[in-house]
Amino acid sequence: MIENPKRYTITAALPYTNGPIHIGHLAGVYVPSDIYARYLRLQGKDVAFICGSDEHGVAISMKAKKEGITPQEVIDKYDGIIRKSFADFGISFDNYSRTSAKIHHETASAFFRKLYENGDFIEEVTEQLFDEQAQQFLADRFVMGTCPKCGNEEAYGDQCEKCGSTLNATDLINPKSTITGTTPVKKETKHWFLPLNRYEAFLREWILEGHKNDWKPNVYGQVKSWVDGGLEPRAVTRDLDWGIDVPVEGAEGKKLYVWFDAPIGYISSTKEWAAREGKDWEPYWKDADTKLVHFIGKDNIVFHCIIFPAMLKAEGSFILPDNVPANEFLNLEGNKLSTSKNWAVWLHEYLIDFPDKQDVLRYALTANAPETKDNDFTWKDFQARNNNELAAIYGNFINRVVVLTNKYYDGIVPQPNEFSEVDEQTLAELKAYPAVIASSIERYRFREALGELMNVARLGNKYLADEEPWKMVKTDPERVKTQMYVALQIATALGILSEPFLPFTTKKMITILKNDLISWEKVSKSSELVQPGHKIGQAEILFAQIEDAEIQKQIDKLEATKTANKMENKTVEPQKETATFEDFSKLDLRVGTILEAEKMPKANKLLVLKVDTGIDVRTIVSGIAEHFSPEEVVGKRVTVLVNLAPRALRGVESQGMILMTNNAEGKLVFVNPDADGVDNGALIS
Ligand code: B3M
Ligand code: ZN
Repeated sequence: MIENPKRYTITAALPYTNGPIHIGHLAGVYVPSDIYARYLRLQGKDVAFICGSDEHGVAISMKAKKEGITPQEVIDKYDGIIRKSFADFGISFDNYSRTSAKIHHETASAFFRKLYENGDFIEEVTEQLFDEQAQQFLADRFVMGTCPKCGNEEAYGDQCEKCGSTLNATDLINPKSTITGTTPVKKETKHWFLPLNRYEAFLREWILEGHKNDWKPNVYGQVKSWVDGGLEPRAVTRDLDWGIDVPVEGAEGKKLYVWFDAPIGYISSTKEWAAREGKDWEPYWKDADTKLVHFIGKDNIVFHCIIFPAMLKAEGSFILPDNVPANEFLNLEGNKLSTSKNWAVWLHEYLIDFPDKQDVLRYALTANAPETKDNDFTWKDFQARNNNELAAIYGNFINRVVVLTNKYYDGIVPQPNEFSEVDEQTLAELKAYPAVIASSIERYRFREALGELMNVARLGNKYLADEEPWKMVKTDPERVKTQMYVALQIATALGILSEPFLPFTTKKMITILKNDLISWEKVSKSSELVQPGHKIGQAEILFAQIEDAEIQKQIDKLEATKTANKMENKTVEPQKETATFEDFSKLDLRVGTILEAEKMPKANKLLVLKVDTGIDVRTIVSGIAEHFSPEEVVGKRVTVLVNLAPRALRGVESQGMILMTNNAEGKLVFVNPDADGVDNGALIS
């Protein structure tokens, strides 16, 4: 771990431009990296916070095919949407580039050429999967199959998202083309491979020995198991028509593997930023005094901890990441977030329903961040975080301080009198918070850091609740001046320390407190953050209550998605073979009514029914007990096949069959004749 670096290069995973951004992206990568970058800037550090759109790879081609537009149209559309979402949520990138940019194509090509010229690749003709119907080689997301490591049936050709393994398409068991659904054949083609096995010793020394104690256990553990499992050469070129051309002879029509070019995107984005700012990009990537940190989700660990470092090492002039604080996954209401299943809270949609509540989402996602294990986002938790924490603790404290200061002193910070022991203690405690919060942030524990920030608000609330200036104002107005002075110091500190986490709130507090709120260092060093005589502004609601109805609307929206997905996946049974009219007329179907029902003893599935068929009242045994209680079915009008040959079930003779079907949710339902005014026994024909 680098101590006291001269500068920081902070990267956030480049999102694929095959869809908009959802809360999982925000929680896993962009909010933590933004907190980190904002915190460092408040410390006066030299920071390059870098990101951009990942616009190559099969994900883009597939989206284009699905929407019937060109890959260029796909990336232009989503690059725009994604950029706007980031800006709307205050993600403070110093530069957001695109891998379709000229500077990136040049940088990635030059990188490949250098490795090629160094002799760092193996050039080999191998058999790869080929879709004969689409007349196309299959790699990456163009092929799915069973993961040889964990048995997941939906592993991609380059990676299993379930166990995180990187795969070669030819490793998949039972591969299927995602373009045509057919089983691919094997066909020879030439590719360039990065021999990862050559980097084993380097990786062992650098990560397994060098970062045993400062990398997160989930990241370290994954790296260890891959290295221990043996590393193999990995193809870094593809037979595709979308991507960066492989810049060497004999590679016509081939493209760079997206995971070869995408991480180089961090470098090209830094170059673009430096050129614009009149800076030199190289120290940010080549000076050993630079701390490079990659923020990513757990499915990207192998690429950032093994493949990209091996590339950087091979190139020779670059630094390596100091840390890769990868997060686990965020789920939504108990299910995996999924772009294709539309199981997500999309940022652009969130802002339509909750304009001005960017900080509430930033807060809820950080408080519940999947730092050490997968976590679940629920709308109820979101509401509780806002109402019980942000509004009840933070907002309430600031509101009381501002309202009372205006009421007692016309908004002017009073001159304190002598401090009591409690005052001294409270101010001393306040001074300790910057270091406490900083220590959590520097260890990438953002939820812990946020918890400490809220403790500042709690400190303020407790101080006011114990001191009760509103009571004392009548008996000892001089004491109240000191109390309000202390409370105003806490409020100011809270505003400053909030900026990395809740930048929109800090902005509001700047107008409320009429203070620039930028001196993080002062919170720990100075005893006076706001001076007597300074006039603050009026109170403003920082966090409005979120009502049940607003939450219900979101839950209903997800329910509608579930239903829509079910309808889409609904498979209709193929038609049975032809029945003649004679065949059909043999069946005697009648309208009936269930009169009685009871459970068949010792049989979970069976109900014994007494049914009025109009012809008689007879016993029918029906396998519906797991779906209906006896009480539920009594009185139901039903369709009965009355001339089915009787048969004994558990010793009870069943004299017919009640017709049932499944609804869209897979639940059993009665085929219920619209039988108002129709008598039992009416013939169905
Ligand atoms: N686009 C993968 C992803 O969104 C990818 C990250 C690239 S970072 C260099 O999961
Ligand atoms: Zn797997």
